[in-house]
Amino acid sequence: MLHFSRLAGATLLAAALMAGTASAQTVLRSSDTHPDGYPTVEAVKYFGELVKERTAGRYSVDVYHSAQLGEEKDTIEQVRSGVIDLNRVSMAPFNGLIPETTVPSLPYIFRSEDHMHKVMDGPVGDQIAAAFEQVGLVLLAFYDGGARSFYNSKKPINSVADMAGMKFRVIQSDIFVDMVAALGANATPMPYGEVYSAIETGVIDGAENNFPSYDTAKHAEVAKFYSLDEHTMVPEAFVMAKSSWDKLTPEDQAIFKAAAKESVAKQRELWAAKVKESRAKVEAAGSQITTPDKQPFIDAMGPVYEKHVKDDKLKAMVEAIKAVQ
Ligand code: GTR
Repeated sequence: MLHFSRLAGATLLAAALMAGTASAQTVLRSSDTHPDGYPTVEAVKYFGELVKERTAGRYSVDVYHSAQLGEEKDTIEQVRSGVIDLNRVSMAPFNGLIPETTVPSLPYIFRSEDHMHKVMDGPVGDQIAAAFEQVGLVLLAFYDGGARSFYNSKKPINSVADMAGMKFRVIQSDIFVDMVAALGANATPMPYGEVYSAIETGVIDGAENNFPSYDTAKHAEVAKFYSLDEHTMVPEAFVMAKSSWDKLTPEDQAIFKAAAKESVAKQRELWAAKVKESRAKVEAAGSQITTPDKQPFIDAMGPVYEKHVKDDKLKAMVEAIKAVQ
């Protein structure tokens, strides 16, 4: 009797599991180094809401913010191997992996935010997006990452000469290492999460980033001198593991693409507001912002272009970007 009811129970359980599978909910994990509330985190959450709504709950997204899943370089490996489904990272750490990402990471390649938007929304952006497939990823969206500038704990930087001998943490990309060398300073690539204490303990003099990162990572607390040299405007990448993407039906893929596109508009809005908010906040807390003449910084970048824009494909991309009005 007992035996029989166990069997019946097991059958019922199996039936329930099968029914469960039919309406199963797949929760996709997404990584971000930034804290909750940061524009990229909020944009991916918004993407997740749209996806959930439009797939009637079959798919949803959990955003693991604040580097809960690891530092960017590690999470790039995780999403490439399908350990996580989604990732929002800067494009710069991809430079060594995907040659096409070199171009939008180059110093002073974009004349303005508007120019950057036009390029990334156009054919060059499509070419860069397609290149992510080479490393097992599907590029869902480019988000704004604003302009990156140098900041440090020692002194205001008003000219290239002021950079001499200073030690800056840079994002993990050779372009950034060479850019800092071309300005007469020393670069130390290191994970984002280690920067605060490296500045605090004097291992480095400073780092380089946009206002929202400088503010939310609290680097402003330990590096008061922010120099608006705006050397790069590297877009952020929101990517999906190709292995996760391939499990979607073509209809669901279309839903994901459309939701990602809509999240871009949302992110740009949030970004513009956050830049203003963060700048005001760090200024109120005592950061000293200087605005050096950018031309000498631009003029010093020749060696960086010579070294990193070698083959014809990348040269053509640089020319195509320059031609975008
Ligand atoms: C931020 C970017 C992050 C991360 C960070 C860094 O601007 O949004 O994804 O790359 O810079 O410097 O490591």
